[in-house]
Amino acid sequence: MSFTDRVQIHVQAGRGGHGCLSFRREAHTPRGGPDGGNGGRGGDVVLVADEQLTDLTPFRTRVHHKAPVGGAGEGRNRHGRNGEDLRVHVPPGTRVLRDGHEVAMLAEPGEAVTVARGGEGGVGNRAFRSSRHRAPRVTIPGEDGEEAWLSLEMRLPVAVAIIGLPNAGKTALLNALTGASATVAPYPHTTNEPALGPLQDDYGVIHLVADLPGVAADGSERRGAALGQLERASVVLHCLDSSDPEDPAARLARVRDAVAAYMPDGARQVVVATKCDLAPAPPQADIATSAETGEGIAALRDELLRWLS
Ligand SMILES: Nc1nc2c(ncn2[C@@H]2O[C@H](COP(=O)(O)OP(=O)(O)OP(=O)(O)O)[C@@H](O)[C@H]2O)c(=O)[nH]1
Ligand SMILES: [Mg+2]
Repeated sequence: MSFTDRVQIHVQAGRGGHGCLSFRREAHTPRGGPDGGNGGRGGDVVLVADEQLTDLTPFRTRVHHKAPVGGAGEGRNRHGRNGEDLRVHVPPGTRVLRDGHEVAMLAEPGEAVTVARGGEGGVGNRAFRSSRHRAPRVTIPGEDGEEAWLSLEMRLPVAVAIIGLPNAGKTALLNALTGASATVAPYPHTTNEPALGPLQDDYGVIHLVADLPGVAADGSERRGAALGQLERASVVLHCLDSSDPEDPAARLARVRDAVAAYMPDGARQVVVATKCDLAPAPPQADIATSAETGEGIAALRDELLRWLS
């Protein structure tokens, strides 16, 4: 199970319809007055939280979201129709950012926010008629709609987060614990998007376990986006590779520094030694495991379920 927790989308509200330049033409009135109508408003782009959606995957292929334009004014003083608003459905828990700043948070189903306003409709020449100007040839065109690039980010209800240095065995641990089948490979940075697995307790309740990459990724937004998923975790599993020759205390400190800003208050932190089939667990470990032989996996799963219930 993998999911998309961050996407970029482009929103474009509708342009207002143009005002119309027109004069009445009727058989019995040789010189009709101005009768050009106003343009309609362009449609807004509105984001709506929809509980049917669970992640941002649909936006990977649907990047551009364009609301309809307002109708142009017409002769006989007919006004253009307003463009309909475009309602774009996003999962509850979506944060909306513009230029790196949060502009909205759609937490609950049904919440909505306008992210691009449609342009005002233009003005037809009829509106300029006055006692002095009986035949104005002036109109105002419709305004452009607002447009913007937005980032959408989503916080998942992750109960257990797995962190650690690249290649520490995070994904292998996720798979062993939950039966997920995320990609495991013998080189760092295999996992770019967080991977998820379900952990089911005796009551049938599913707790989400997430393998969060990005500890070593540089500064950047990517790292913040992945580690942001820590926010809701109640247990954090810190993987420590038993077979890595670098000083384990130094490795632990490196990861702790990297995640400090994201670590939720009150989260239970557990140091899990991985790859214990290759080397003994370092003394800093709370539990010794091997995804290869299954050592310690059932015990860790039982502990997790006890903490989560
Ligand atoms: N022998 C042995 N090898 C393991 C174990 N767990 C993981 N590995 C190996 O270690 C390498 C890295 O494992 P991953 O689970 O991909 O590590 P990761 O922390 O997810 O790595 P990135 O996603 O790249 O950061 C792979 O070659 C795995 O086969 C284990 O318990 N025993
Ligand atoms: Mg991985």
